[in-house]
Amino acid sequence: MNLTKAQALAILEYTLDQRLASNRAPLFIGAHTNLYTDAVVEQNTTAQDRRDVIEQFVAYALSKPQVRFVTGAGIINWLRNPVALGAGAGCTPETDAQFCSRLGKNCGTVTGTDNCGASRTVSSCGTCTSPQTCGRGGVLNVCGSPTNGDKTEGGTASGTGTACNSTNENVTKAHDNLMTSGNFTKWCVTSAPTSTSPISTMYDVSGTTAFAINKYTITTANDVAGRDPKSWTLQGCQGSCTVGSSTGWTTLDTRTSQFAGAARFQTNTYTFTNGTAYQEYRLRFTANNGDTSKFQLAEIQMFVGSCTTQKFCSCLGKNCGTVTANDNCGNSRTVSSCGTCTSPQTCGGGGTANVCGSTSCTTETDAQFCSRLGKNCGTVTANDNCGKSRTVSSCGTCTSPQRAEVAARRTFVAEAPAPAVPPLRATRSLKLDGHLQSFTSTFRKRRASMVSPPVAAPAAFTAATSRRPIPRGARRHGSTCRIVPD
Ligand SMILES: [Ca+2]
Ligand SMILES: [Ca+2]
Repeated sequence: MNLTKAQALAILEYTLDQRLASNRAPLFIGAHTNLYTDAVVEQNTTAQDRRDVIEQFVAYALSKPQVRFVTGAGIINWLRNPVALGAGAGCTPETDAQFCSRLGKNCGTVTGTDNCGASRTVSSCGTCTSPQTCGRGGVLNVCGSPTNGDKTEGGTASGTGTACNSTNENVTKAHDNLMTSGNFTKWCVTSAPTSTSPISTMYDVSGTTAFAINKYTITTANDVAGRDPKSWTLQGCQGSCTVGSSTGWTTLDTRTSQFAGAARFQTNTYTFTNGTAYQEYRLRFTANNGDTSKFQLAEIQMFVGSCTTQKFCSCLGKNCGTVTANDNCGNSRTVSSCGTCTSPQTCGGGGTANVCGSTSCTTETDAQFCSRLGKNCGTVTANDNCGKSRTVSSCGTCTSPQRAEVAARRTFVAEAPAPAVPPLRATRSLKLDGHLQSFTSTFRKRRASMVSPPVAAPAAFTAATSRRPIPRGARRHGSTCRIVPD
């Protein structure tokens, strides 16, 4: 058949595996013995290769405790009285509890191979006690809680597009904390996102819970780098938005050209400035890294990351009255006064709760604006008497020979005398020339002696250095959450 040694062995092993995973009927093996002599010449194997295949397959089969080799007569006897290889053959199947325990699982549905080699699915290996949930600690079918401060917990995930697999690769898999090569799930969609047909996922942290997210991570999936996300925006909403509509969302962060040449299960961290606590967050992807048919990622996590240097009130954008909200650690806090307002402004008077403002403020004219600021020429931008930003294109023009302040400064700089540069002394100059000639000569000789082409970095080295591992401590940010002062 002109198979290679590896191909022939793989076919035999796969056939046995399939038999063991299904009805475990006897697997008949027959061989034309003449093919294992040196008299037969094959294109891709020697006779010794072909003998090795048989020997290695026998060793593989016998590594399975449930496999027995019998003669043709033994098969016929068995066919007359077929009995499953189990209790009668020295193997007592373990209980479901023993099965779960041996596999180290304590929650959810688990499929695996039992102690007798039979495939088994246990519908529930256990339930978790709140606040732990199944797999949330990052290990599949093990109760746990996220330990890194991830806020996408206890809420609801939704997404657009069609999942590649509605059970195993739906949008909830983007927020389940499973994202390593050993324990991963992914969200996969059967189309490629574009700016006109984006693919989005929304996480609603549920109820009235809200967090001022200012840091998030995205982790690539297990295969096909072209499906990795490339460009997106992160948006927030107070609870009235939906994943498929752009109405009501506030864009908080925009990224382009990400994950080019990324490793599998690569986690990138993104930070941005945000002091507003939102209940809903949406990632709206507008491009992947080139695959034309699918989009996927393993995980998205969100954090309240860098608010520790700001005070509670300013972090929330409030400057008056009593404020109750979650602090940067996610705990509820009430501050009795975030400040007082100066007349005519009142707390909330401008329409925003706990922010000084006024709707009764009489707006000054441009002339009053310029006059109050003491400006009489050029373009001026500043807050007006009602606290709103204003730009007046001309606060006046000047009468010659007066010039606007800026023009005057420019003239002054241009007319300043150039600093004097002392000439080099002749002896110092000659000495420098001598060093330069010596250096140049040495360099030319060395260059002439270099005959080997540059050595490229080994592929393994390039792959390793392109992985860009997560900085030590970055994923532990939330575990070192600090309470900041009011
Ligand atoms: Ca999560
Ligand atoms: Ca996941």
